[in-house]
Amino acid sequence: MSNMNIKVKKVLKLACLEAGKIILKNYGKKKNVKSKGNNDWVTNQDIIIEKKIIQIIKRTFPDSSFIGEETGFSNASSNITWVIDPIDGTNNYIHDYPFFCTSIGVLINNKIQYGAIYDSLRDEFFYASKKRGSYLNGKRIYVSNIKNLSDSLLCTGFITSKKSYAKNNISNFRKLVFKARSIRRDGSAALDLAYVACGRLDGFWELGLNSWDTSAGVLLVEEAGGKVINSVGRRFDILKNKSLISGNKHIVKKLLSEIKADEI
Ligand code: 2AM
Ligand code: CA
Repeated sequence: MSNMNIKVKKVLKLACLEAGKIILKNYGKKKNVKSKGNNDWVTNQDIIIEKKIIQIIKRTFPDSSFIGEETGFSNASSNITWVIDPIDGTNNYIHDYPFFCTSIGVLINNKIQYGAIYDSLRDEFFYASKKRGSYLNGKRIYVSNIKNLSDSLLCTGFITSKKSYAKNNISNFRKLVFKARSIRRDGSAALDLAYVACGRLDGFWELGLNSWDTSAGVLLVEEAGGKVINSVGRRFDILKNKSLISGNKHIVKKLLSEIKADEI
């Protein structure tokens, strides 16, 4: 592994473990919850964790740019951008429903090169590096090989910040619910993508996602041999696209013919 690969992986692992400690310390306890508007919620922990992650990254990469769900954009002179979701699945976390994670993607010249997703409750560290594969706790992972929707376990999500996302997706869901073996709605897009990467889910789609929900997960799925496309069938662009269809190549093809979205 090159020096850069080793350094990035070390920073991602440390940042995720530190985030996990704060998450677990507050899990099951009453939280201070604030509205960000449009049915979008944040806890004190989201903000504290994001600041902690940025602090850890800056120790090794002081010149970095950041896209953070809670602290926004910050631009620096270097070509490295860290895309951070301190808690993906905040609603689950607020309700002590055990499905959430920390997600960090690393862009170099605006292209995703590294991604880490950490489920602190299960101590599962998902890591991907461009052209070097995807791993779960150090073991190589691959997408499933299920070919038919009738054998597939799918997952989706309904973002309600903009009515059209959820409205469109209700009709997508209606079409697919009797075609799949079963459909989940787990509430953390990043962890859903990690589950596609390791073959627990055969496909996952969602409309209205942001770069901090998708950056690490998209790389994990691609490096695990899967596909991630937008609603018109092109390769999903983390910085531009909102509507995501992912899975193994057979399932993605079938999902594309069923799923409709107003926005790409
Ligand atoms: P979050 O928990 O970090 O906000 C769930 O389907 C996915 O959508 C999660 O990744 C969640 O991220 C995101 N999400 C949930 N509600 C949202 C809203 N109102 N606006 C934007 N994103 C939302
Ligand atoms: Ca979040």
